[in-house]
Amino acid sequence: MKSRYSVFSLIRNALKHHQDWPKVWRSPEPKPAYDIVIVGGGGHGLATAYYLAKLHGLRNVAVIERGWLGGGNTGRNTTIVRSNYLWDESAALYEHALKLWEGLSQELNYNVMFSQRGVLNLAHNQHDLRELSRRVNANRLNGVDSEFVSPQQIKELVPIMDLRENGRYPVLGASLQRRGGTARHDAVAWGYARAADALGVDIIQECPVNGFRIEDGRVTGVETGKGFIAAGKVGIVTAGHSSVMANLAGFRLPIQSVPLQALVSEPVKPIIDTVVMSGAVHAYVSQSDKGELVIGAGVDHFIGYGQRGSMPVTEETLAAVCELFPLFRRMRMLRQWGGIVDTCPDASPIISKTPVEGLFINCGWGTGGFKATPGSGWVFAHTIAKNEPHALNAPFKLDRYQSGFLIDEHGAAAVAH
Ligand code: FAD
Ligand code: PYC
Repeated sequence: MKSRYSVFSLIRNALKHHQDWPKVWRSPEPKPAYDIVIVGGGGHGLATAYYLAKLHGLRNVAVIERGWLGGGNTGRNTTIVRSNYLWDESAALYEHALKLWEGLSQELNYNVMFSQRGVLNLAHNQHDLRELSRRVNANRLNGVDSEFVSPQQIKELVPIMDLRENGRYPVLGASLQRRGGTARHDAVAWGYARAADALGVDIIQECPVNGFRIEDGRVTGVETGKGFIAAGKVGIVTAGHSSVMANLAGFRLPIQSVPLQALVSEPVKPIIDTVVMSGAVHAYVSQSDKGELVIGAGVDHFIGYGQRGSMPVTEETLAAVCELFPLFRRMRMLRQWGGIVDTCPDASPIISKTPVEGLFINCGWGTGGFKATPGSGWVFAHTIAKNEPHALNAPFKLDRYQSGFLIDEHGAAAVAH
């Protein structure tokens, strides 16, 4: 009976062309003033607004997005989630995020399809082996699940990988984080948006922030495509355009913005049920629930704002993927796209106050911020609400580039930049 009802419901809704469906969040006109304005409606911005409302009781909040929710890197990434970072500071931050992922669908009452299918990071040479074993040991000391697996164990996990010793990219071992995996990226944006909206947060799309009003060194609001909006505090979370925003506010960031690209293949039957990453050959693969291979590349070799990704990088990546998985040589690619990633010199993010009073910034996640989404929003909400960073993000202040307390995560970033 239940399934017949579902079929009729499906047909009825298909014929109605989505008419009269309830809106998942409101689309209000902006109010003249808010206590807090968050600039950027990606996962990090929406999560920040949600935790401001949920955990800090701050509900007079707006998220201002110039395009549509999740239209930036949130909807462009390859959805890999893990917490196997080298240094104590990063391990604590990313592990906090991973723990939030583990309860996120329940927290938001929205299925973010978090799938803990495990993440393998391959070692192709002696240097990789040493770097990965160092990181596995550091992870375990920090209570992050991580283990080292042999080629034999990899063969059991991923039978279709070419593990011959004379292969183009010999595989000498890998780190494995079993609690790592993937999630549905749009659902993360939509889930946070719906939950934040339900708590009273105004979500305003198609509204670019074009400037900041600053009086006596303090931010008093934002100039937008829909006019001036006053704000007691402002949080900038505009991955890919962080330097542009900082420039508008009159300070500088140590960031370079580069295109990063990904591709999906035609769908096939289930053939790989874990995530495989290779930092050395700049390629990583997982299989989506639709059956497509989700393939990612390294960054382009030049700075730019084109959301495409260049052909030589596509070629290099696909060549490497075909070496590692000879079976994929006959597959066709369906789509390719890019996003702009803001990279910091130490491959770690900035979650910080700024030189402007009341103005906060969360940026520089480079190629790896999707995995941090819940944790990033959680600590950024704390920082804005309390005017002070939480212990988890205190090491990620902007002034570390003056003090020299850098947190070098180039190895763990795993995607070269
Ligand atoms: P975004 O989703 O980009 O949100 C920022 C928002 O700000 C955008 O919606 C944008 O429109 C808006 N905005 C910009 N300027 C303005 C303005 N002036 N006014 C108003 N709004 C503005 N990370 C992982 O952990 N795992 C991965 O597997 C992974 N794969 C990746 C693959 C690719 C191809 C790319 C490009 C990135 C990948 N990343 C990955 C990185 C990850 O996607 C980002 O770090 C993360 O999504 C950043 O989230 P966000 O919410 O800060 O940014
Ligand atoms: O940070 O795990 C990661 C990642 C995978 C692909 C791009 N970034």
